[in-house]
Amino acid sequence: VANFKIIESTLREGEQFANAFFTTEKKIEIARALDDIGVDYLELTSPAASEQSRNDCKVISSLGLKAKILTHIRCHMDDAKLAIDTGVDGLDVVIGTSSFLREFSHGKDMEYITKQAIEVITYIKSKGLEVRFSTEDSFRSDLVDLLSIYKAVDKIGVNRVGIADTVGCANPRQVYELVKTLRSVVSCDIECHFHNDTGCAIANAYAALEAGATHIDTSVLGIGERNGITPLGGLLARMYTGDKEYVKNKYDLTKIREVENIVAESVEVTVPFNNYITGYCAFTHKAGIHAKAILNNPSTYEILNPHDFGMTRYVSIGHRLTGWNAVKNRVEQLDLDLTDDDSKAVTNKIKELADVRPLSLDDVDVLLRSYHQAKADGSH
Ligand code: HCA
Ligand code: CU
Repeated sequence: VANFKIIESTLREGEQFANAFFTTEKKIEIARALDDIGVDYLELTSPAASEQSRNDCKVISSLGLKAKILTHIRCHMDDAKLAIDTGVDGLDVVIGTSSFLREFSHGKDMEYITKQAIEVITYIKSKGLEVRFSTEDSFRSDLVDLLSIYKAVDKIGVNRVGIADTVGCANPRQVYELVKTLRSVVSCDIECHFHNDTGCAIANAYAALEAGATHIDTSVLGIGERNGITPLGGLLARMYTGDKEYVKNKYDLTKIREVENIVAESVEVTVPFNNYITGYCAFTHKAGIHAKAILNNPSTYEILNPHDFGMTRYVSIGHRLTGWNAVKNRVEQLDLDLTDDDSKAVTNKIKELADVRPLSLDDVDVLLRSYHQAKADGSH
């Protein structure tokens, strides 16, 4: 899958994360950091949400970023009018179509929803803005209802239609099937939005792209409502694995870490230890067998090249699973004068000590240096 576009929603969906509170200055910092990565779009909180939200749409639209600026609104003329005056490049319009939302949220029927959608989309287009129409909770909506409303808005020239797994219930096979069906019904672009309640958000995004979707919503570290959506870094890791050159050329992958750090600090979380790409152990190799192969050729046990992401590989040696090849590599790094037999002897010593307690790299180095020293003393 190549040629996908990222709609980065940290400044919209991400604002729905429990801990999120972004000042205007913070939003600008995040927007610039995302723009440096090269994401295609930035989606901002609706100007109808609050006065500051409205002002922030104006401010971020006027920064002159490479990314196109979108704001996210309800399928409502009042919201559309408010949004158009902010200077954004496009509007992401959403309405709930599942029976749950129709019954318990807005209480409108499909005929009414379709009519309203056409009115809002026609208005936005008449103002020269890009417009996407999406249905909330698409996977629990009636398929016939869905396809007929998407068909209707495609016919009047909407730029994209969107599918949203609002509750995180979809699996990759369901996503593939729905997007494939939709692909055969509309000719416009298809955007997808996946919540991560059951851990499928990246896989679902990938399945959507395989089925013909063109745009994926992400947020930094996946922050959003509840446990969030498809994370930017994880999606990029997934896409890199499919087409390394395309992804490397289009996005500056070395900047992912920076924006994650900015966002993590701002929302008062730490980057998860097992995070894609930037988790503290994401490029740490431990078992002796792995370490030996990695030292010969990193691709043996690495699908992501850490250097492409501005990260470094680490081979951990101070533990009972260590192997002498990795220890020997450390000997070379420290430029010590030890034979292979010496490295093997030190390895056995490390294993013996590490059965009692974990060793730091410093502990290992002290051990190696003492062997080196003992030899040097012995040779006099
Ligand atoms: C919500 C809205 C949304 C919208 C997605 C979209 C969702 O917070 O309920 O515009 O496509 O998950 O449905 O984020
Ligand atoms: Cu959402």
